[in-house]
Amino acid sequence: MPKECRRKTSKDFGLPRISDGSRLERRAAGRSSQICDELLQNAAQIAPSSGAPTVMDAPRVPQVTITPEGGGCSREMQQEDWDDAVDVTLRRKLSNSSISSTGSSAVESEDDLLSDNESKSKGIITLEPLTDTAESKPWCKIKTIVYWSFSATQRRKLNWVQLAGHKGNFKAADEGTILKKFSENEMQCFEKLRDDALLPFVPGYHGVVEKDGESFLHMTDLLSKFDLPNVMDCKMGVRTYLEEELVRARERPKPREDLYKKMVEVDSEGPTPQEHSQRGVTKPRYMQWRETMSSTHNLGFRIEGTKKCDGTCRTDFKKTRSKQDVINVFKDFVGGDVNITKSYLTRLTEIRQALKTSEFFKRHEVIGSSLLFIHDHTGNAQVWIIDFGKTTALPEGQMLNHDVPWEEGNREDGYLWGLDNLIHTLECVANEETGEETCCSVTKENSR
Ligand code: I3P
Repeated sequence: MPKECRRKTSKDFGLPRISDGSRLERRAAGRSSQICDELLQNAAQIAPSSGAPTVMDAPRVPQVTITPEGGGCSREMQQEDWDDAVDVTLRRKLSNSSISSTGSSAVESEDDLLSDNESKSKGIITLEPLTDTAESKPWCKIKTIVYWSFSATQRRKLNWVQLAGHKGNFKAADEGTILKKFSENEMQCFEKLRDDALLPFVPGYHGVVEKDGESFLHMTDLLSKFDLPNVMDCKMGVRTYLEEELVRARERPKPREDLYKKMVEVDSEGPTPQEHSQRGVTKPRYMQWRETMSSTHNLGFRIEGTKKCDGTCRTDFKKTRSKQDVINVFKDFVGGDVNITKSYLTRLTEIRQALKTSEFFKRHEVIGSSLLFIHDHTGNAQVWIIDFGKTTALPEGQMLNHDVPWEEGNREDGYLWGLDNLIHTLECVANEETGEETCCSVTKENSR
């Protein structure tokens, strides 16, 4: 998911950031398999399941500089980390923050739940210890920490999850809602979405509120009605930066050391010799590198992070690129539950239909927006469209197809192409679970 409106810094391109939220009802727990089957058939008509989704070729991306292959990802959590984490005992605000920009559930206080020690990349769960026992154990080592031995009611209150995006953007609010740092761009999107076909699929928006001298978007907490939710954030589209950012970077290149370091952390061979010597990469260059390392470029979406009901969080998907790798992550995420998978497919199909008719969608370049998957053990499974911080209105009269290749100047984002690939990915997961071997090879041109 996804990023946020957040503090403006010189590293920004003067663009608003993302946000998230939630809204509307969660679907009734568990759907009948019959309904699922019918809807799946509908889905099949829209997104052909017997073969590759009707997709465009993997897009050619105008490069700022050469984008090498390679990459790496964050480390897996070690048992010792887990033990330490649990030891720390999250009695106080057991907020579990982390990975994408999603929002979810309130905690017992109105403190800033994300005022943790995380200072580097997002996607690392950080928790506030009861006492200052951070000791020498850096928080960045603790990737997975959620202490679930609470009553159902208590657990519900401890769901707060941020799977991606800039930290510090969320605050707890009244039960069932959250506050997300104000973004003019995102606010305008929510206002326009009030009358749009996408309304049932975006977080509930309750206006702008002031708190502690800051402005926030007041939104429905998407996780509030789940019990020990599993959450996944998928950032949609073939491009994660605005054309405007590309132009600015060309006109006034600003190599950034933080992005250079993030790149090197994943792949020491990532930077070009020049980038190595200046210890900096420009934002679009970094974003393009992220896109080609992950599945953004070849599938039109990428997994940003997952948080499972057992508390484990992962954001080490920077090199999850091939379709099979993505399928494997989804399989693990749904835990082999075919009904959950089918519910997700149903919801994605509904979203696809709504996108096809949405006036908002036609007239916006949708960049950095995510689909947020949430399910729990009751069978409740939902998908929400979140993060509109970089979703930008087109000039009057201009419209996008969202499923044709991007060429600089056409502002296409590949959102629908990515959605078709995502639907097909889940069909592969569902079919495999039922023993029907179909998938993968049919989209091999996309999984290169
Ligand atoms: C970040 C990610 C964000 C982007 C952020 C990147 O990389 O691409 O989407 O924020 O730029 O650093 P990563 O996922 O590897 O951490 P925006 O989408 O808001 O541009 P930033 O460092 O300028 O915030």
